[in-house]
Amino acid sequence: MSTAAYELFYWPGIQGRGEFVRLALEEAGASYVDVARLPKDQGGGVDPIRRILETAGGRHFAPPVLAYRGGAAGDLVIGQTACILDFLATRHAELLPDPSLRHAALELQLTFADFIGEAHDTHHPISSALYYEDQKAEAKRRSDGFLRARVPRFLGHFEAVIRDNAASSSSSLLGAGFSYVDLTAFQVMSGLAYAFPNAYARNSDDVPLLVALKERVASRPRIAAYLASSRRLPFSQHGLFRHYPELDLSEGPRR
Ligand SMILES: N[C@@H](CCC(=O)N[C@@H](CS)C(=O)NCC(=O)O)C(=O)O
Repeated sequence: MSTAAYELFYWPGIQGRGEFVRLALEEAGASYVDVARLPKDQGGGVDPIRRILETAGGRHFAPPVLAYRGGAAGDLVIGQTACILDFLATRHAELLPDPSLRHAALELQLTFADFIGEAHDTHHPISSALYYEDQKAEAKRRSDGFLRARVPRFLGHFEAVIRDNAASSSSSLLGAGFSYVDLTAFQVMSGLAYAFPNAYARNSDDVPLLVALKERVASRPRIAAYLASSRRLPFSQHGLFRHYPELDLSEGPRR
């Protein structure tokens, strides 16, 4: 059995929603095992994911799932990305220095979750069970709506949240400084830049605070070390954010 405080159960080989949890664990300096990425003979692979999802009396709908093995009250096993991050924030002050902002943080995280779901649906608008190639026409229509209306609306919202906050205290999303929702903002902006480089370039001028936040998060010491390590998986055509050039806007930055 692992001696790490946390076990993360997430599909091996992709960043996906597991990445939001990885970033938080890395920023907190927490000891964790990315279970499915272990060799099979050390308990890795997808079987442990299926087992933890289907534990009678403790079922979870989908990964990521986080197990905390160090609690006085026994094991704690949590699903749903936002719920996991909310839990981690109660244990690691680095992730949310001001506990009175817990619900504001969770609201922002859930708003990002809505956005992430819409980003996923650009390449799978009809069904996750179908290949992209079987829903390409719908994907193009969906992507156009996403990039022209929803990206500006969501990014504009996050930009305004930072702007309001900057007027009082910091250039982060929440409170007087960094919190875990800034990690999520970093990952979402990085995913958009990978999947839709033209649309990203076009929107960047309108959200300078969000772009600056992304850069600041990337240079935080623990995050920079993580991004340079083999623990950070690359973006790919199997994750949430996929780069299909035909789905991107054809034009680049507005000049
Ligand atoms: N709302 C959940 C969504 C979880 C989710 O959709 N997980 C994906 C991988 S990123 C999955 O494996 N889904 C399987 C399914 O929906 O059947 C969260 O934010 O954690």
